[in-house]
Amino acid sequence: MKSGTPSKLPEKALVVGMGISGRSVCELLLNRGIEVTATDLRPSASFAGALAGLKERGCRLRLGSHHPDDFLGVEQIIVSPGVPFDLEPLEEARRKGIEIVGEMEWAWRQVDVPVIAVTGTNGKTTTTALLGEIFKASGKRVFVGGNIGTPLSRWLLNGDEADYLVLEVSSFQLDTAPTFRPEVGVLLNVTEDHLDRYRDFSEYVESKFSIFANQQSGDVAIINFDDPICRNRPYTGKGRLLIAGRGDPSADAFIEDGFAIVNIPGKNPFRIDLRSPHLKGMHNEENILAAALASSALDVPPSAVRETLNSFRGLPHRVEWVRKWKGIDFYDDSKGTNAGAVIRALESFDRPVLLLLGGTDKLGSYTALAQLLKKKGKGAFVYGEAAPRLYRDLHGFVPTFVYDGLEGAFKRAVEAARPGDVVLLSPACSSFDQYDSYAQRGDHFKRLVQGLGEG
Ligand code: UMA
Repeated sequence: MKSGTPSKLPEKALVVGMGISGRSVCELLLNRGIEVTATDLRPSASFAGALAGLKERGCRLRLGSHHPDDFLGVEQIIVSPGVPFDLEPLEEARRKGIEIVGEMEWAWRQVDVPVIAVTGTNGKTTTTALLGEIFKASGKRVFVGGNIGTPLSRWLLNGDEADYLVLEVSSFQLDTAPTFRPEVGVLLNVTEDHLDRYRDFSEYVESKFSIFANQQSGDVAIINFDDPICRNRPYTGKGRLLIAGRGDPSADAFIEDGFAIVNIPGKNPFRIDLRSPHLKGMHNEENILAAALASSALDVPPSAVRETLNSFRGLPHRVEWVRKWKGIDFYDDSKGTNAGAVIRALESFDRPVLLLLGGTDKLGSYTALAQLLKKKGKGAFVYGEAAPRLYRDLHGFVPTFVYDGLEGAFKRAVEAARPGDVVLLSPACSSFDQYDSYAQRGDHFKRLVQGLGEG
């Protein structure tokens, strides 16, 4: 099977954004003998020497600001996922007919291994990691990367062998991937997120569905019909559609009496016992069904799926249990960076929850979250840049308290919690107002929890 479509390499290229995607694609371009200019809004000092190797190899660095001329003097521009697609110098280059692609698309064009790509607002990291483990359990060599952390270009640079590439793909990566065609595409759900970057929700929905846009017959599209947006937006791709639907026995994968049933026409049906998985909650059942369908579509034996589910413990910062203290359970869901993710986290608990949330506002609606907090929330402890809007939208539904940072919110939540309660960090916001990443924020929360002492 062949994945990428090789395209003519440019002689001169510009790379925009020098995070992990930009740095690894720069190396790849230099390896291919391309003349590279690299630009980033951050000044040189903030890279602490991370770009020295590229400079030594002849990469021209333009740091501290973007220079419009750099965007016009090349044949191709490669952008990092975090760079807004409508940046003015990019618009100008587009008008001049200069090709603009993302790091993932650029790397994918040079890949000759089948790709399983997973997208969705929530659950995509867990599903990607789960799929990676399932392939490994079946004895296949697999690279797991993309939005989950390791750019695809890094895999090409390392020169490792793989039978499959399992990629977590964000909408930002899809927006800059005009020819990307995964052999298997998975769409888990679409709920409001990144509205600071999209014109409106429907533009974001279309971005997610574009994972199927270039698929052909012979490719497979897996869609989670438990998600209303995924179910109601007509599927128009050319790939074979496989449906996951927890309560729908006519779906290709569903749940019955605690078992996942995978029943793809033309393949042997099989069941997986889900009565005591480490991955708990409805949202994880949806992730499991999608992963089971994707692996089964590629003829991975059911035993590999079963074996993996018995051992897979989930990922850090995703409704991760931290400890029990004086009868109170503490959970870190720092990866819950939008209201949809927080709703899913809250749905996993049947006990009162004291919720810590806040950070950089992504401008989605908190209405559904407020309704659920009315039923399940004992208190909302809000902090950071988004705190004023969170307070405004939540306080009529659940007692809501405002703090500058996580620490103040945490202290107050602990004082208010009683044995049997859950204290949950699930921020509904990105972390960038006060942290470098959601992981750093989650680690801070864990330190606060561990610092409570004996209990
Ligand atoms: N920059 C500019 N000009 C701009 C905007 C940004 O120069 O106009 C520069 C910044 O100064 C910074 C660099 O671009 O130096 C950062 O680029 P980036 O944000 O694309 O970060 P990377 O380090 O390359 O990480 C990216 C993904 N980040 C984003 O999508 C924001 C990582 O996903 C991903 O793991 C990595 O590539 C490897 O594929 C993170 C993420 O938050 C986890 N993703 C979002 C999500 O999951 O919701 C989509």
